[in-house]
Amino acid sequence: MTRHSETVSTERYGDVGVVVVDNPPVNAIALSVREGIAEAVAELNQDAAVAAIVLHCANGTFMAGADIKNLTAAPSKLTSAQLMLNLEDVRKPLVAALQGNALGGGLEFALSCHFRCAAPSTRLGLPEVNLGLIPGACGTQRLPRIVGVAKALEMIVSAKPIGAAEALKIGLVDRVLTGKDVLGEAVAYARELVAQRAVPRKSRERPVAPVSADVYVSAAKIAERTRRGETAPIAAIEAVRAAAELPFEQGMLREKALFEACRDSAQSRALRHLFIAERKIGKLPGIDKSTPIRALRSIGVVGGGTMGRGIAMACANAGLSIVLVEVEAAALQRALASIRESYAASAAKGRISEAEGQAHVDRIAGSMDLQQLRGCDLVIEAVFEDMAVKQRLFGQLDQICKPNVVLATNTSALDIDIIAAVTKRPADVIGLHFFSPANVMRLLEIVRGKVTSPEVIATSMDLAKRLRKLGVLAGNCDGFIGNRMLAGYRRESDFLLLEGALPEQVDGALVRFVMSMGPHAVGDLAGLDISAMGRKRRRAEGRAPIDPRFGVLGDRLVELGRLGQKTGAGMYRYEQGSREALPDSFALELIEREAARLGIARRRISDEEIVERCTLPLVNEGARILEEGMALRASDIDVVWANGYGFPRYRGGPMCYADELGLANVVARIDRLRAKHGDVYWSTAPLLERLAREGRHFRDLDEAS
Ligand code: 3H9
Repeated sequence: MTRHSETVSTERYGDVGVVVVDNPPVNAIALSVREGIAEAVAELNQDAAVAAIVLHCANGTFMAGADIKNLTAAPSKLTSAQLMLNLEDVRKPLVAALQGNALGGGLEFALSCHFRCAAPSTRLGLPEVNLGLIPGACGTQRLPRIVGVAKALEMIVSAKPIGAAEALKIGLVDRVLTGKDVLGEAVAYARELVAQRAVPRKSRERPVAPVSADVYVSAAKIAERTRRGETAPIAAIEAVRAAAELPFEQGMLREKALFEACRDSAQSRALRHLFIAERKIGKLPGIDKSTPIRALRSIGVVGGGTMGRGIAMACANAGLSIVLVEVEAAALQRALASIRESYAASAAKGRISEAEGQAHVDRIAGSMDLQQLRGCDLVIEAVFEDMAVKQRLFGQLDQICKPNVVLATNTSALDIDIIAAVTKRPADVIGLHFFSPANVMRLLEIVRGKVTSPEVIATSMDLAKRLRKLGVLAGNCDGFIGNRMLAGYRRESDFLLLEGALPEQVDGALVRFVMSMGPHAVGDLAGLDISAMGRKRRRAEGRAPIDPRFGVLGDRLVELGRLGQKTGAGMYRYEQGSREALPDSFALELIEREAARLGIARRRISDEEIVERCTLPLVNEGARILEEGMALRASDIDVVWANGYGFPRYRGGPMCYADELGLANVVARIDRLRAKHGDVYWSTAPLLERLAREGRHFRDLDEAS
């Protein structure tokens, strides 16, 4: 073995030279990888005893792309694009041995090799747009030359990797290996190529098959539909078009310019921030690999409503056995029937096979007897959001469940410690706040009580991973992270109506800011009675603002039986069988009447004011949450909002958005709002004020932690 850099070495197998990249965990393309490959390939190319070269990676995977944490490092002379030109010019067959993930710059390396073979489970893709980037090492120039413009656009705009079998079909790989010994099989393949006197193929010299302009138009439409407001997919389409219309060298320059513009954009910074943030959530102080994790095989779910069903399905999808308990026979039958229907619908759409659907259904046993939870390793309650109801249930669970069971509540706001206090094992009690639909939404807030044990926290974080969810640890405060912040957003979206805006205007402005839905449409979807109930509880507990404007519109609508979509009318009206929110003069009259009653003079309100009034409370409350230690990191808050509340991913979450605006600017805007609307809701969080004064960002706190 000869070492060429910290991460690259060469080995000889007779007349085949093998370049090995070893940069765990995913062989990200660091500078040492590029330098090592350059030196290794140059040496093997010169060596007369070497007839063919294989590019192979350790760690069970090919390269997963450029080093995301280092994309903005000072550019080196040895760019990936230049290195790939050199690889293509090698005079002997150069074979990429693909396995695991061949993504982004990794796939681009493979495209510049003359031949590609792959293990059956390899995932090949150019997912750069997920990071607000385009492929920047000639992927947009070589891929269309190999698989055609339409397929290249599909792969780049969707960012979805394809499997080895499909790659073989479209000519992206030349051979699918058995995968039992990837290196051995790749070396054998290289020898076959030598025996056949195979001539090195340079993909950059292949012509691009012409396509009609419609292909680009339809790719742009797909990008607009699936990645609304994102600039990278549009840039990627332009780069692919350059491959078709310009000579390779000019196309390469076009790609470089577009790549650099994307890399330096706020959108890409935000998306890269989220990529890293979503992988940081599991790093918890005081909890590490040595913290024991309890074995979870059998899960109890109490409550067969929407949440209980979704939680049961999320667990069944992960291969766990579930006992779903409902007190009433009819409710239990309804829950089980709805679960069966949901799996049947997925099978009908081809998302899962019928056999898979049946296996999931079979894992969920229904029962009306809490005693059936005796054998469960974790019990999650998803019953009515009422403290007395939950306490009664936890008292019963404490009697029934075996020792060492994790007892979880799916409450979205109630105090975990008060629930835990009715048991003799408060250290085993935790909040697992799922988001609806629980079998689809990726976010799981994991809420630690005052005495929840590290073991129970670690077990819950592990469960989130098994459920393929993003488990974010939150402290026990009213609304935890997400709903606590939502309160200010909702409040302002209501006040704006009283002050002069229309529901469709508020929703429209926020959808244009690129929230996935506006707050009033969300309210109708979730049911206005649900939020009215929450307000009633908070008022009874003395935790609601004493403000006649607060929740008044929602309360009036509920009194009138307008609960939202489920009753065909709420803030909007809905035609029979349709979910389309239609502006309703009834709601407008109600808003005007309430505004007059409260002595509020309605005025013209701009979209800018709407966005500012609704988003700045998120930042301000986020800062308080952070200061109180209810979230571990600002980036955890961003993960919550990007994955549970539809905050635009390309703005990175509210805290990243604030960093991008500049915290001094945020404080100045809050100051202006305070001058106009008073300090009840607009006092600046001390942490925000301090960071702004020091010229720092929320991200600086994360880096320091
Ligand atoms: C690009 O290539 C641009 C080029 O076109 C231009 C070149 C000039 N860099 O996700 P996991 C880390 S842009 C650095 O938990 P999994 C990750 O942070 C790139 N680090 O595992 C984590 O670290 P830690 C295009 C990376 O098995 C650890 O690896 N490529 C990178 O669930 C494990 O990650 C992509 O967009 C990276 N590129 O999934 C692919 N990738 O242990 C991005 C991962 O400290 N990566 N890490 O928390 C992925 O999609 C997934 O990580 C992958 C593995 C599917 C590979």
